Amino acid sequence: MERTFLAIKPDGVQRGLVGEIIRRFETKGFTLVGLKFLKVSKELAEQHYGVHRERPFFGSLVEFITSSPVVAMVWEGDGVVASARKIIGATNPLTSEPGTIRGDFGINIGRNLIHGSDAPETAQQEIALWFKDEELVNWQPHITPWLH
Ligand code: 3AN
Repeated sequence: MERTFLAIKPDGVQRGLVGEIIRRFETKGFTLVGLKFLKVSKELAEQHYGVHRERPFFGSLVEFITSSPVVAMVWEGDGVVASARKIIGATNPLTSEPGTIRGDFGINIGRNLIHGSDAPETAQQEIALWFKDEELVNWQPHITPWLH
């Protein structure tokens, strides 16, 4: 079963949007298999955003994600990587569609509330970076037969 890594960024936590954001993935029908609340270290932030190392905003990205706690999550379900990206919306909240998390709650590209893995391979790398195997729960909710 496909899994994705999602992180509610410091702005999402500070604005009290944790419940609202989690609700959207829960009610869609995906399954939560990992969840933790943490202050991100500089080392973890630099590894997570490694692909952006050469971008001009790399420093501010690392500074921002380490500035205040985040909610790190792993969600499971058919097609969850691409579907979560749709639920999240485009990178720039000013152009993301209403109905998406960024479209409904964001106005600034540097404060776009949530991270979601961009492909199944990236998801596997990010899950391994953020979670130990024993922190992930293998389970199936009883509602599954009513969803499929
Ligand atoms: P996404 O989070 O939609 O996958 P990426 O992977 O292109 O977007 O960028 C990673 C993060 O870097 C974004 N979530 C955003 O916070 C930040 N970012 C991207 N582009 C810019 C930019 N032009 N200026 C400032 N921050 C940016």
